[in-house]
Amino acid sequence: MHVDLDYFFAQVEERENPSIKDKPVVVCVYSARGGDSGAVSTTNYIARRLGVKSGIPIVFAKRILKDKAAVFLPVNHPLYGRVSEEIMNLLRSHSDNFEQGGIDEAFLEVTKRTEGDYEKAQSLAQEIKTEILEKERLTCSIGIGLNKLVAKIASDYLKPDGLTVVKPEQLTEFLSPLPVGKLLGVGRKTEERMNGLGIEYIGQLAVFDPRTLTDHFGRTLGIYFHNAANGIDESLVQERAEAESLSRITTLKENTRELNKILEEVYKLSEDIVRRMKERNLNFKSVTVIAIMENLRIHSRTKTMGTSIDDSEIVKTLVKELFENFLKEEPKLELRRVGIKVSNFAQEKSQKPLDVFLSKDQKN
Ligand code: DCP
Ligand code: CA
Ligand code: CA
Repeated sequence: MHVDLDYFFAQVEERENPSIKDKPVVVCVYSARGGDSGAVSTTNYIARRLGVKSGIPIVFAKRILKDKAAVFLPVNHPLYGRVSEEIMNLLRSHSDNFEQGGIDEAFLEVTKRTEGDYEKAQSLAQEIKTEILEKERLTCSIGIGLNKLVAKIASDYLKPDGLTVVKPEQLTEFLSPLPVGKLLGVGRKTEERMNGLGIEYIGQLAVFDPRTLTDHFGRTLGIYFHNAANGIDESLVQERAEAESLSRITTLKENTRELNKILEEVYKLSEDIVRRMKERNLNFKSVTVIAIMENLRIHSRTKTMGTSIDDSEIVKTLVKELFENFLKEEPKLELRRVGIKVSNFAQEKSQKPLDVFLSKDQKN
């Protein structure tokens, strides 16, 4: 089962202040530049029907919603985080196995408690929807299928307040007519490339020659696309480790392509991150730089080292190299926001197992 809250941030805002419910509601990430600089985080369905969606600049949204009595609100992450936690606990209690997939979504393994019966799973989903509505006054959409891939596509199928059950015998009929972009991992660019091969719908991808697919997308992706289009996904529902990465993003004072101006900001972020990692006694092997361009497209480049990193000078060297290469590869647009992420965590060397620690300590 995959559960996804409807227009999450905006719905929480409506709950906090029901008087805005019948107006377009736009939740905004205002940037540090002030004014209406920034992007739309999410909107309620009234605003969506008027064409205002996640990711567009706030100024565009204001233009579209002029004279529509729209409500613009800044994101309130602490609030959404608290609501999310409550809901995740509720969902976890209804699962055999649980995996949070994002702030407003989760996978629930329910095979045991429903004895693999889709009717029972449907009743359980209905119960969960009612409980979230009564306890949290929020609606969600739920998809049920034989694996995570199908459940996730199903939860997105009917929104808001949807419940879609895809029984194994309905799998082909359900997936075939959907555009390939509905598959996880098929973004806009990949979708265009597939369209170029004459593949528009999942049904076409499912029967497309796998050899030709791997020739175009490489072996790993080619096989993944072939399997996904056929509804095959063997990944387990499992709770993830606490933190897998730590990141920081900042808005540049002005759009730029100048390496020095970019590095000045990212070096500050790097020092902050290394300090936080040290506080937690963790080091890491991968450094990723993030660039959000003037057109709001997001790019990232990662470098992974063979050994653990815990030194901000090494991070800075990697960051410089990654941005230098990135600027060569993306020779036109200016950067608007920049960030850094460290991942591939490992426990710091000084945190040896207790026996090693003790024997060493006694010798010195
Ligand atoms: N979000 C964001 N920026 C994006 C996409 C999402 O800040 N580009 C935030 C706001 C969303 C939340 O994440 O409320 C969950 O994202 P979803 O993709 O699930 O979108 P919504 O819950 O807003 O809408 P839907 O009803 O389509 O699920
Ligand atoms: Ca959602
Ligand atoms: Ca979501």
